[in-house]
Amino acid sequence: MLSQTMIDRLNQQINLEIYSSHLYLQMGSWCAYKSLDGCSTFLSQHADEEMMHMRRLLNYLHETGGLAMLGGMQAPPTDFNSLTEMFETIYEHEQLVTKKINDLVHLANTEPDYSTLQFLQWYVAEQHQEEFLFKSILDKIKLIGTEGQGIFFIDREIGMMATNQNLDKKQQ
Ligand code: OFO
Repeated sequence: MLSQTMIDRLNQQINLEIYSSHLYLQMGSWCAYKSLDGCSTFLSQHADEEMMHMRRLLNYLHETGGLAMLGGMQAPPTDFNSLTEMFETIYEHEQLVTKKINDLVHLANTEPDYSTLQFLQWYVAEQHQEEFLFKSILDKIKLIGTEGQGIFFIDREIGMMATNQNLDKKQQ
């Protein structure tokens, strides 16, 4: 049995994960519009992953007798000055998600709610991976540069990351 505070905070996280999915879907669409097909595929896949993050939380609420509540969703930004700016926005967003997960862990620890504390460990590890992933993409963009053919190579590189993620998932 979860406290009402915990149910409310898990619901906030559910809605944040849906927003993350919308954000990456929208960004993927912007990339397709700019003929950056590799980035578009990568972001569209990532949007699916965010829905999986949401579903884990949703199922946890179901298992613990809580009611999941979906709220009105803020529209994600639709335009970006550059690919670099777009990935910087993603990195900042993932840092915000990490902060929200940390806040949830803190709440579970202080209530104390050891079941939720244990459940949240997956998200702690996942956020470490997400921040590492997007930081490494930003590092690649800085290294290769977006001038001239640079943007073509970046798009190809990020497109390959999408393919590899797919292969990893199939092997799991
Ligand atoms: Fe990108 O980790 Fe969920 O939100």
